[in-house]
Amino acid sequence: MWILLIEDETRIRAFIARGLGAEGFTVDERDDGELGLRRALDEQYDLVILDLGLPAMDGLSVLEALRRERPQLPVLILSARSDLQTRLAAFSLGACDYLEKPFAFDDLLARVAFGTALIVYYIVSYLMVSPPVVAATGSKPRVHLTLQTVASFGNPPHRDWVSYLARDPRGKWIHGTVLRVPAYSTVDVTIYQFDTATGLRNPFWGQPRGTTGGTINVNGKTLNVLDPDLASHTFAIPDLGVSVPLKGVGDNAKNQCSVAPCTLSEAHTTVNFSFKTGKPGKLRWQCFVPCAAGFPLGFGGPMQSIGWMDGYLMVQ
Ligand SMILES: [Cu+2]
Repeated sequence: MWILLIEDETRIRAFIARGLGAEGFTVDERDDGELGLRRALDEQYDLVILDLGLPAMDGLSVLEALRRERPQLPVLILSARSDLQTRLAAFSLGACDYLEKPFAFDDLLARVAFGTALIVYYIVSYLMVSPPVVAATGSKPRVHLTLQTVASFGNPPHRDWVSYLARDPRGKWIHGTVLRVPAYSTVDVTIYQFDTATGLRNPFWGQPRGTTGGTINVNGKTLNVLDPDLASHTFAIPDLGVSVPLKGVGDNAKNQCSVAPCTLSEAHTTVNFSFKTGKPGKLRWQCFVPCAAGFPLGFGGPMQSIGWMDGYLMVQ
């Protein structure tokens, strides 16, 4: 981690730089506000530690300029000024933390660690493209969701990943798993399943749970249990107790789909079921087995990425 330390008091600066260096951080030092700001804008630091009482340019002005130019760069304020007004000014200008001088080095280290957590957060939020939201069709209290599962997405960045796709109200297949449904409603779900049966490894998962009537309809037949060996994926909303086994396509079926989105002229099974939503909230849904290996809430591996075999149910 690369840190810029802007501090004019030589003794304090040397103390911090030495301490952080010993902890494995790379620290650059500047002793006035103007040079510090220029340096911060010229380079790609992970964190800036900023004193407020600086020559050439006051620390709060440096902070303000940094917020404008580099809104995602975490800034930790270090200051002898402990008055509330200065603190509030620093926070309102976007400082991520404020440490009063004199301070214990351990304390600074803890704040820097907090800065690291922020950096991870910023990187994650930068990498996470906000996924498209697909709304259910129809209106409260009964709506419809149409999904498909594909054996391989067929396109970059993960050609060979299995995935869910959702059909938007205009009939277009969207590679997205953020679904919007109304609260206190019945959701009728249709899933076209194009993947072959891989089996659910445990008969428990062969039984539909949390659906209206405790049943599912597979290719026009109502069932209250599916042979788990015939299943390919599950559709599960842990918070609502919903778990539905999805029958797979036979290994030797003709005209299997190779690249998403799949069409109904290709081999598939059609699964229908209904479930009820409750109060508004953001719920997680996913393929529970086999994709998540039985781990709830997305901790089961790469297929459990939002947009693939895992998503959000926005109950509104
Ligand atoms: Cu799965």
